[in-house]
Amino acid sequence: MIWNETKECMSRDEIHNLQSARLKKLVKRVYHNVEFYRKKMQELNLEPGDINGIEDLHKLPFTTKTDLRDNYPFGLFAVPESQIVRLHASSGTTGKATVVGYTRKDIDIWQECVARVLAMAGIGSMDKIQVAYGYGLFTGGLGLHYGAENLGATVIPMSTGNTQKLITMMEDFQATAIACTPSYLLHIAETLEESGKINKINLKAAICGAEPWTENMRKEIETKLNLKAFDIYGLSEIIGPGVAADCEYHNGLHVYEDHFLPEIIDPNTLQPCKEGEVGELVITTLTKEAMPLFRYRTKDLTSISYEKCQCGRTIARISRFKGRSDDMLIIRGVNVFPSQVEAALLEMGETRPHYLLIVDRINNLDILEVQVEVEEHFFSDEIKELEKLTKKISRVLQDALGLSVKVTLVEPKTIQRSQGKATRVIDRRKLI
Ligand code: DLL
Repeated sequence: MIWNETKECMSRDEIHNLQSARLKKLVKRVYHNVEFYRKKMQELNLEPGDINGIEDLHKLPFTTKTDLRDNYPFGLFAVPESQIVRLHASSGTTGKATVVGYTRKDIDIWQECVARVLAMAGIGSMDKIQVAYGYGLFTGGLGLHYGAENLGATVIPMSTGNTQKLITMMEDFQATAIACTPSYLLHIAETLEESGKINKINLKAAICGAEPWTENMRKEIETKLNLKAFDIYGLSEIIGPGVAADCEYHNGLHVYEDHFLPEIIDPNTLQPCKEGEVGELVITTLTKEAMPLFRYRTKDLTSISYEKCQCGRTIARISRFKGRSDDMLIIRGVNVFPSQVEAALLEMGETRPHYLLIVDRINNLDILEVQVEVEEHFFSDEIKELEKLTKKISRVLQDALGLSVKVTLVEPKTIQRSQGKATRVIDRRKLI
């Protein structure tokens, strides 16, 4: 079954008309229900009646992650709390998470978008899909889970963390599809090779995303596991996975434009980019009830094409992501801002404000090492003191980032000083 094929293949005029009608309704609702946006619009002398269609989109204010943080936790909700049925959260830039809420209808739309992605990858009700994204506040696990159930497929809710068990079940249950980060899938492939089980599995499709990956990496996954690998994109602020995904032609990711209105802007001038030009992806949610966002600056760099795809879909396509315009790192699918590390260390008060994040990829698993300068006496005192402090910092950072971290304490002045902007990150991962 192809989900909602009519919407994915409408003419460009029909898409524009639908988007315009939805945008007009959205602006009215948001103006009356979200104080933050009402104030922003008033500052711009904008009234809901000034937005008559997507041609007026540029008049609306942008929204940033900082706005979400400033309105933590529920300040941007457009419905009473009684209508919220789920909360998710992702890393904020310093300590505080960004929170998103969903009404029943938001969850239904999310499930439908993910079901469309899976259908596009050839997955149907006869398939058994292992969902190996993290379950919990991260949107990956539950997003893929409900989307696959919505499609009628059988879900095996593996989550992350136990590769051996995942492989055993993959073999025993004869799973036909898997959803996880691309780097984790390469790690699974290598573990399967080492254990001689690579020929015993029956996977035909993989739905990978949540982190940047290259076309070469996609091909390597396909060759190693003898399956078709697809790219899925999304972010919790907008809905989670299922904002866009690629089809069998892998010629860009189709954006579900009936729900998410994309723009590409120059991150410096904030002016629109031409079709095909790389810039920052900005998304307006057209149908979100609980937490609709105007012109959310994703910081993800890509380009857009409105040309009809070989597959017949007429919805816009965005190119594979070229990186981000901020310093956010994605480590094993977890978003990490260097400023979170700094905030956590400063709060402890036992370290100097000099630290370095070193990210590496070993056996296809991302490792984060944090080097921190501590006072000299820790090195002359008993070794136990140093070990104790290392453990304490590891715990604090793990709590702050939601990720295990290798902590290395170093003597004062070990970390190179810079004359200008301090280098806080060395990323040794090479995307193949
Ligand atoms: O990563 C949602 C997701 C889960 C997407 C599972 C796909 C699969 P966040 O934790 O909020 O949400 O992180 C969003 O991850 O702004 C991008 O920088 C990055 N990202 C997500 N998908 C891709 C992708 C989920 N396919 C941030 N390619 C986004 C490159 C991606 N980067």
